[in-house]
Amino acid sequence: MHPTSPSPSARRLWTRREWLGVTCASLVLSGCDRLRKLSLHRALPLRGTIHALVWDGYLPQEVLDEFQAKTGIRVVLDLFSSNDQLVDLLRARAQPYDLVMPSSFMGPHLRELDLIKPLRRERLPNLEKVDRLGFRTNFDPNNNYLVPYIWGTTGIGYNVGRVDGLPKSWGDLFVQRRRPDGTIPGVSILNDARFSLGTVLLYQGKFPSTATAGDVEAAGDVLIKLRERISHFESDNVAELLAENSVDLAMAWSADVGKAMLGWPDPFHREHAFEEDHPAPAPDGRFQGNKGVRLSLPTEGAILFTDCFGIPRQAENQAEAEEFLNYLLDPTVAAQVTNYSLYATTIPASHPLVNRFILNGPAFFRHPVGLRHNFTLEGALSIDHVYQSVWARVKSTVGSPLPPLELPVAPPAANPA
Ligand code: N2P
Repeated sequence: MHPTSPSPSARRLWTRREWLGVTCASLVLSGCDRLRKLSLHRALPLRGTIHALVWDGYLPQEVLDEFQAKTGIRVVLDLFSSNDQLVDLLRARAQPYDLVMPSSFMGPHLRELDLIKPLRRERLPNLEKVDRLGFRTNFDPNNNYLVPYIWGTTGIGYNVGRVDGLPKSWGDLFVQRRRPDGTIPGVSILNDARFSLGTVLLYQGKFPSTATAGDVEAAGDVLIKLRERISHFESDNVAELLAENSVDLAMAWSADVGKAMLGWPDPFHREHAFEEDHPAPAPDGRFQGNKGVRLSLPTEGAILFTDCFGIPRQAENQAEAEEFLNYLLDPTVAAQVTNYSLYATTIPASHPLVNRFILNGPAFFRHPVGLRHNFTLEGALSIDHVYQSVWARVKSTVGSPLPPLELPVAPPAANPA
């Protein structure tokens, strides 16, 4: 977590190191002392505790506090930043999670690995508030396993004062450029094999759902060619990188660009973000908004994600987890979630309660291009091993200098004999 972030509450982020470590038991154990999971002190007697594994930046502490005050159930959050991390954590059984939040395209994979179990629909009366038709998947059309909750897309976050013109194409991110002074502007790429390679596929006119292994290999080559320019592989702190001008361009999840524009997390500050006398950041804010930052949804399209709640097979407190899930599906609570995370929820009745700057912002509900050119990663898992091996190749090459220019091979010297 950022050093200036609010004092840690009942949540933590699995760092990359921890995630890698979780695959070996010794690190899992040694990591336990770093799990700062603070109790909430409430008047209502504690009736139970659930452990939820959710994306970083989605659920505000106030929602957990209010839920505990109403029900006596404490929610302890662990945070993750990629679907692979989530699967690894579930498989390692590092913690018996009661509620998890995979992206919808992971559903078949999680079922295959027997990592999730059926929801008890009768305990989720608020399921009817979800736009179930709009977020229906082939895998789970009746939401027996997953409840869609938050959605967004990939896009280009950029700073108007630091790039030439509006980046309209992913090519503006993926093509190596030098500034007039010869320096190379840094770009940030999402640290996620499927989202990043999937986005390069769109740039190349392919679709992640039908791409072949060869297409994915070629997508990897694009990133490898770009390697001197990639300064960050980052999924969690893209907003901060953009807000603080640490990168000029970034592949980002849509609402994270909103966070960079408005500052985060501080609703009052956000109210005034676009006014001329932009106030100083609140003391508890992670970072101040940057008025130069914008989001572009490139013409080739973007990857749409829907993050869903499900109950892991290993859950020990299914009833309490379902109670919490039902609470999150209440439109008032869903609006609180959007007002904090800036991500759109799947609950239309929450919209009247969403801050107008968010509701009318570029990344959320009403972008004209928003829903027309978006593609999902469904289908990508059939060649997942290719995504993973290409990604490993990309990650191991980036950072290394470009090879010297290839010169034509000199003709062999004539035989003196
Ligand atoms: C935000 C995470 C967006 C997740 N920190 C994309 N599934």
